Amino acid sequence: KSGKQVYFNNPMWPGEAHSLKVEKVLFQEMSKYQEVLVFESSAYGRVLVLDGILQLTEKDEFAYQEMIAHLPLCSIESPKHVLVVGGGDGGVLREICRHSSVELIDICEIDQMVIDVSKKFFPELAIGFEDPRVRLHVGDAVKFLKQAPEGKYDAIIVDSSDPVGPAQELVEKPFFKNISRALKPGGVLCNMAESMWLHTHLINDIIHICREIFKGSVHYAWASVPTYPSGVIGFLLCSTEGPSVDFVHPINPIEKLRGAPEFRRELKFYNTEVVVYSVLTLHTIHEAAFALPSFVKREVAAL
Ligand code: AAT
Repeated sequence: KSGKQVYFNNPMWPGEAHSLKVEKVLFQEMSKYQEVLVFESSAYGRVLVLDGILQLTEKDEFAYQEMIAHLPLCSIESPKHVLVVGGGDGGVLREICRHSSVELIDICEIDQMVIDVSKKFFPELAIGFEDPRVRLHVGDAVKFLKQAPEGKYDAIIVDSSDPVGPAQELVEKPFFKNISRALKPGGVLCNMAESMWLHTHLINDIIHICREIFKGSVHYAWASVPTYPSGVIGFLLCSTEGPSVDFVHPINPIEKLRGAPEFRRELKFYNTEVVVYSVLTLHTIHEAAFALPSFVKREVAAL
């Protein structure tokens, strides 16, 4: 719609664009905050795009949603209160709901249109909203976190869009301060943290801010998601002062939930348990996510 020039001018990834063949546009409207577009692609199923930026596709959404939810939740003993920032499609809720220890899931999404569109076009994700533990707050997460009670959450998951448009303030220091205030001692944050190929400056800035604020630990992890720019996406994991959290060696393996009703849907990407066959040991996606390429390691270590 916007023409080739605009595609190559996105400030988040200037000079490059990834294209998917559109079979049919299913929805296209301006909300109060952004342009919301849903189309049927020929290779990746249905696709959700906000302000020209791809947010998810049916074919690979599980990699992102499973990782951003289970990396933090499997790192702590028995998560009870969880907050999701953004995530209006419901996919992250669907994943959090697998954890039977969880009693309450607050979600603060700014755009009602994203929620409505997801319920209509992405029922496999929006199913997350149906769990009785979910409490939906439609509004700006910056304001929500300013008012959140101190020490309420075991985990906060920031599933927000890139820092252009309504998510601008979600990478700034006051926002992270409010997150750490809203977490319990030893509580964890998992923040969508862009691509190590494209955004090392932005990642460094966020890590720098978080190292100052989160007195527990700060770690960077990543996963392959083919339709995100450069094909990977990162996650910043932080914990507040208190009981120490070893993100790399999770203490709450997801596999222990096998057989629980929440586990009816098989996980498609994430795993925590090392599997040993007679001659072969299969290591885990959780641990592997923290192994960084040398150039990233050097930059992160330099902070
Ligand atoms: N799970 C899909 C992936 C997303 S969706 C990000 C959501 O964050 C959007 O629904 C958007 O409306 C919401 N959002 C943006 N700003 C705010 C805000 N200030 N408060 C609350 N919600 C907000 C992310 C995909 C990552 C793409 C990586 N390139």
